[in-house]
Amino acid sequence: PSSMPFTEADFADAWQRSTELIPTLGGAKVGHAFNGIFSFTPDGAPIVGESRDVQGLWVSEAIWVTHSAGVAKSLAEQMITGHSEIDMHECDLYRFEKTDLVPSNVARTSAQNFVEVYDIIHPLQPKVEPRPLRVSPFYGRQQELGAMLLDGAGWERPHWYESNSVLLEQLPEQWQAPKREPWSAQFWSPVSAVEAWRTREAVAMYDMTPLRRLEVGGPGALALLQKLTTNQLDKKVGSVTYALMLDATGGVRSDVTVARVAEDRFQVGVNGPLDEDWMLRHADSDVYVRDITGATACIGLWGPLAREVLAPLTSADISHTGLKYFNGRTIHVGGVDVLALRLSYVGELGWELYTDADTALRLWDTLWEAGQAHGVVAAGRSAFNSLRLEKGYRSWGTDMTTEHDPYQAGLGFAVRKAKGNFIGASALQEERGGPVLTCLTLDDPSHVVMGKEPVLIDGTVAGYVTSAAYGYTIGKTVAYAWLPAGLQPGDHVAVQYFRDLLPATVMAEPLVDPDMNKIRC
Ligand code: THG
Repeated sequence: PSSMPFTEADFADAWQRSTELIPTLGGAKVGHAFNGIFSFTPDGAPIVGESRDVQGLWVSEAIWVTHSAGVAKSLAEQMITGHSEIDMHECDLYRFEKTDLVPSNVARTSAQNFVEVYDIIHPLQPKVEPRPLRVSPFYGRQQELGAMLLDGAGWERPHWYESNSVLLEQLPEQWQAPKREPWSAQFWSPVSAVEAWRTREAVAMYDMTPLRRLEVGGPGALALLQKLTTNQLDKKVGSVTYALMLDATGGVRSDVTVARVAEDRFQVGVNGPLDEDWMLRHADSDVYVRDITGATACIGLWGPLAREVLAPLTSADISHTGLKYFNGRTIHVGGVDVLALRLSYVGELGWELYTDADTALRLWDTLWEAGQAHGVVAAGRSAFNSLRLEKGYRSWGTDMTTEHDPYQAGLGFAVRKAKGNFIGASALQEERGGPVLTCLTLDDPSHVVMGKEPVLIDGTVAGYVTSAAYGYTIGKTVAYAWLPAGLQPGDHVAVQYFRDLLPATVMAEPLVDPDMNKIRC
């Protein structure tokens, strides 16, 4: 039940005090009253969607009064047309991690959500319990290095490493970050500047283990992935392809990397549980889809000196031509089997190095030791997010969702219309128009915003920031925002941060290495 009979006695005292505080209330009468029961989910949002197992069984649970009209509209749209006008991934029935669904975790998290429901919570504020739930094989090393750990999808994820603070003395002036006001200074450290600097100018190790990956295999694997994605995947074994998954209306459901590791087997880097759900809904019996995230681990080894670190550790040819950009291959490093994918979300030379969970610590230690001579640092998500924004790499769910088509999101390059016959293809014949994802920088280097702020043009709200971070390489805050089409580099806008209007400028993107000289070398 979501409502129980009204109990006057529970209400009387609060009502009495309310009328003292706001005397005009005294003349009002309560017209309709009931005892509402709050439903709490692991993330506070409703649970809406059609069962994957029982066709026609729709779930619509944990709907608060404040959600009710919107959820009803969206649910009706989904039932009738298969598509919600407003993106609903944060309410999806299948969004949860396995650990979210363990009853004792549900109870603990929900009890805490009840306490905090009306609090203003910092976007990075971590859960207190239950933690730690998911840790990578490098967790011990991370603790030794003083990792500042925050939780994400149940994982412990280093945001920066306190041990790098000794390098602050060596940090060149132009890489130093301005002091922050108290709100944006929370869960942030100037040490992130050191990690960004070393990534751009030397080499860094990023724990990419929490990046969700699926193995898609079997005789029907290629056909399934071809149907679900926008890019051409029928390429040779060893190829890696960046592609989008669209819904039937051409909205962006996800962006993925697809590595063809064998004729009938692919490793797909995805964004969350919904991608697996989408694949399972479309998979015939000649395909299997398996989440291999917890069974494997990943280190992003990135920076201009990444090859100096890795080359002496392997007999494989990892030169620019030996293992090309957006290609992958199994190599041996320090006695361990490694799948090396040559790509980088931070926009530097290097590889994502995958290995089984049991051999991962040895891989970390081997790279760490070899990296010492080249100034390697362990680097965290704070630097990571800054570097990827400077490079213009979008983060699905934040920067774009099903509300946007690929062209609006600046991702038209990942669509091969000629491939034909993938989900969403016919809808792309006509582009949607509407707002476009626009790169901004804040004019005053000491200003920082955090995402979700309104953006004003000529004093009127025209859109909102998706993600933002201080860009250490460029010495300014980078903010991506949905804004009306037609803005030109150099145009002036303002970002509202609490009560302040911060001047910002539209920029040509990406801000760093637009010619790919750092990556393709
Ligand atoms: N690594 C892997 N899989 C992933 C991510 C990742 N899947 C989810 C998410 N992250 C996908 N996002 C991106 C975004 C950009 C790039 C890779 C993954 C990227 N883009 C090149 C560019 O735009 O210049 C693509 C160039 C090309 O298509 O040739 O590298 O981090 N494994």
